Amino acid sequence: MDDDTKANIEKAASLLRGVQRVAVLSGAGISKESGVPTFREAQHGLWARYDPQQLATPDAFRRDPDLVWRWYMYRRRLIEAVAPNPGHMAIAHLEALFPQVTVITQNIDGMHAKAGSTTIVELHGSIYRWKCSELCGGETMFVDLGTLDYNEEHAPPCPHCEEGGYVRPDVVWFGEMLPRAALEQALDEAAQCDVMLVVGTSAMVEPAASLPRIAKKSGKRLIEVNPEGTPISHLADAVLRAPSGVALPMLLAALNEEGATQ
Ligand code: BV8
Repeated sequence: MDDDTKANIEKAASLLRGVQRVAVLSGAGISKESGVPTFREAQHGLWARYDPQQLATPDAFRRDPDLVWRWYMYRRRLIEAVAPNPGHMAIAHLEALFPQVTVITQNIDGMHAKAGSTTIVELHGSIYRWKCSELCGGETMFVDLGTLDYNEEHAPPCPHCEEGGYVRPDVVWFGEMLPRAALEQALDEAAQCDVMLVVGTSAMVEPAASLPRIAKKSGKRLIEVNPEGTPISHLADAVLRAPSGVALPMLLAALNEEGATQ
């Protein structure tokens, strides 16, 4: 480890030692070392020619439900085949060092829960939950895929409704509101935490991208973990310019050396 990285790790550890409440805002970058392509990276194979931002919209689903369904079936297979990486594990281990750790994730891959984190706010939903595209019950009508006879090529019709709805993933698409409770909890955490770790996000998508700014405006310390710079890098009190699967275990080791709550 070069001296620069060592100094930044120590700086980040010193910001964390002794605090009560840690918020972690994670994006697709934290799952990259598990083998899940980040949201903006060109996707693999047949999906390389599609911009995810153009697929993750209600219009795209209305226009071509089968195309969007196939995309989520592809991503679900990818995600089911991989495991949390040392970055996810390190975040889960933070819970042993601090009284309160809340993971606010933009990811829909369920990796933080698999790694053992227990307080997780899924800002953009989950690829493990499915619902009717037409809110046929007048509210969110969840669908258990296990009860359906479906295939990965065609979006199945919603089994509950007469509105001609299809089954879609319970994720937040561009132009859709975030789940109110999740957003409220995330905003509260940004204002109430002592330190916010911002890991693996390009900090470009709102309202998630505002959370580090809210934390900073509330006088909190920010630590960014990302091999690249982002629009919130200048707000960070410590920056770990490295992959999260490398930087977070090093941060955890530094904290464990002296005991975080001293
Ligand atoms: C909303 C779920 C109110 C789906 C996602 C104009 C018109 C309409 C809307 C807007 C508008 N202007 C702004 C908006 C709001 C819009 C928005 O922000 N647009 C942006 C693009 C300008 N937001 C919305 O629409 C949100 N809803 O605002 O509702 C509203 C409604 C109508 C009109 C106005 C307002 C809903 C946004 C949620 C969209 N859903 N995902 C799915 O996954 O299929 S977003 C998706 O992309 C992700 O969830 C994530 O949030 C986002 C960005 O991805 P990142 O996670 O940051 O990943 P990315 O690939 O970008 O970056 C990866 C990072 O990792 C990089 O920095 C890289 O350096 C780093 N990295 C790489 N390797 C590693 C690493 N880091 C660490 N370790 C490594 N090894």
